[in-house]
Amino acid sequence: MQDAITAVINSSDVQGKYLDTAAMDKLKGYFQTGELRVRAATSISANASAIVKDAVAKSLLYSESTRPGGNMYTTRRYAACIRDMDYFLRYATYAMLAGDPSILDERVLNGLKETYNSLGVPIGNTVNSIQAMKEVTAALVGPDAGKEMGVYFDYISSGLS
Ligand SMILES: CCC1=C(C)/C(=C/C2=NC(=C\c3[nH]c(/C=C4\NC(=O)[C@H](C)[C@H]4CC)c(C)c3CCC(=O)O)/C(CCC(=O)O)=C2C)NC1=O
Repeated sequence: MQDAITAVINSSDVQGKYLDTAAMDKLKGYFQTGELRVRAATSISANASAIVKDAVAKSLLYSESTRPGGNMYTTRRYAACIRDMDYFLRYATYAMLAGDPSILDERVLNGLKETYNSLGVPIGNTVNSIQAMKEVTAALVGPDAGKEMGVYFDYISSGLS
């Protein structure tokens, strides 16, 4: 796992240089938004189950997933879907705190598309549910933090597509 600080330091180290102005500006931007990130993460963790529930109502209820024979039909599969959404929300929050998406590649996306395809989990509906969480989260944390979280929800969505 990498974060905004190690990313900048690693790329300077590869060139054997101190941080240049562009690298310093990247760090400054990250430090200046530190308070915003921590506040957003606090409010997301306090409201995680409500975020998932609202996103399900917005995107999956009455979709082909919840119909008889659909991929979320039966309590076990419905619960597996809710659990997956909670994973996406929690890991997107970690990535937003780190200011870097690498944790998503390593712990969420690695092999996920193949797993979903082999189990018949519909990718389109999954992406819709992630996009719904993006909207619900932005409404909760406000536009600036919402935009930052949006980067990582979009990262998961495109990693699945
Ligand atoms: C922390 C990283 C991590 C992720 C991301 C993860 C996902 C994950 N989701 C799974 C299943 C599943 N995922 C879903 C999800 C859905 N079905 C739908 O129609 C909806 C669109 C969608 C919810 C948004 C369902 C229904 C299953 C169970 C499928 C089955 O067993 O038939 C499975 C197969 C094993 C299991 O059932 O637990 C994995 C590995 N596991 C992990 O450890």
